[in-house]
Amino acid sequence: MKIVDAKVVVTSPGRNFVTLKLTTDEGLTGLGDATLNGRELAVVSYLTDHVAPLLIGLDPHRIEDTWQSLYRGAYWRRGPVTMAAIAAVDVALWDIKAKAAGLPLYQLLGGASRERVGTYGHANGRDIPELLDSVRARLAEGYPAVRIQSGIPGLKAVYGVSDTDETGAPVLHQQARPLVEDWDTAAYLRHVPTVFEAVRAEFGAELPLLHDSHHRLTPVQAARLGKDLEPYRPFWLEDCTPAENQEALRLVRRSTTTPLAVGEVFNTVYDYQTLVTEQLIDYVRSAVTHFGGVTPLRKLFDFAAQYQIKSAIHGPEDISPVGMAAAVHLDLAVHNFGIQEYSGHTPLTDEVFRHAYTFSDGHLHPGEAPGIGVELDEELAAAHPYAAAYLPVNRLHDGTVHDW
Ligand code: EZ4
Ligand code: CO
Repeated sequence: MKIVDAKVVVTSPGRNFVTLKLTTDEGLTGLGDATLNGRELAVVSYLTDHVAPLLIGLDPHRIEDTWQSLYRGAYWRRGPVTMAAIAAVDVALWDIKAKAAGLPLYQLLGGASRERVGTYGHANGRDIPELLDSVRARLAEGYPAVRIQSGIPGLKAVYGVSDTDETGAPVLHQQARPLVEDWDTAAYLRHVPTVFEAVRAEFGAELPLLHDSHHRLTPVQAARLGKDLEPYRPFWLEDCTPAENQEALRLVRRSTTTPLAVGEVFNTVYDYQTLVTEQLIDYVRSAVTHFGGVTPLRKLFDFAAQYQIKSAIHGPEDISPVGMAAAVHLDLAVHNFGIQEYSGHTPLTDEVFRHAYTFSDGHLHPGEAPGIGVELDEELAAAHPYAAAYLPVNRLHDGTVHDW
């Protein structure tokens, strides 16, 4: 079998998605997600200008060799643009291999290690009463665990909570410049424990509660927050410090028993080396889409398993259903699965990307369709062209740009 076509499809059914479609001489097709939120077109160029021409004529069954040649052969290793592009190729090749075998991808990854994949959903509110309503909505949808994010008194706009739609997803600002939001770490650190207190008072001790700090704290601030949240037994505290300094997590780890989850902006195993070998975290959070695909993410999970660290694949609305499908196959197959973030997509997005995976009673299943089980409606995709959109930036009261 040979790859005869490699096509990149950009579509915006409400938000931008980048998809690689490979076609073989036997008529099999494979899809891979290459969406990098706010930097989509850089990956499109990487794929169309530098990767697609190399794929024509290759045997699609040689997944490991293709991965290694794209990773090592480029000379310029790592980075989100490169690794999103490689991820799309990797997933498209797994899709083809599984279709050729007539099996859903999870069967090629060792088969099911569980019956279904547990998830958490997002609850957001501008204030605590609004957040409590949002938690109620997620529970009504069946979610067994909920991430809680709340507006902060004194701050006008906080990421993901100021402007959300009825599903709890941040409303996208399709504009040529990032929206500017404000930030005050002291106000945040005072407020978050009161949020947990209110949610525990309303929903009881058993509901798993998660919280995401979006990399905004110093190590000592993160340690303080971890300690302050201990009485409320969080399921985890996510991305408490900027991720590039792995050693920062040593202080946090020594200071608190609040479980820690890190990694959605990481793109190779090297970003995790200290965190995993020193057991500084409890969950690795990379997405299939941003980590170079199923091949390296599977290796990361096996590495993490030696240290009792579990998987928690990043699954926001900016991972396309193609990336989500690949994630759910891995989730079902790996032994050290922890939890899957799942926001779902709009009905229009689900029409552009018809998928075999299902969400019911708060759990995902990849389905039994051969491959990853996603079909791209290219006509509908073309009817919704790219629209520039950026993640917001945040600034302190004096105007200083703050960490994400
Ligand atoms: O900010 O996906 O855990 N989920 C998150 C997401 C990320 C966005 C970035 O594109 O932190 O909401
Ligand atoms: Co996050």
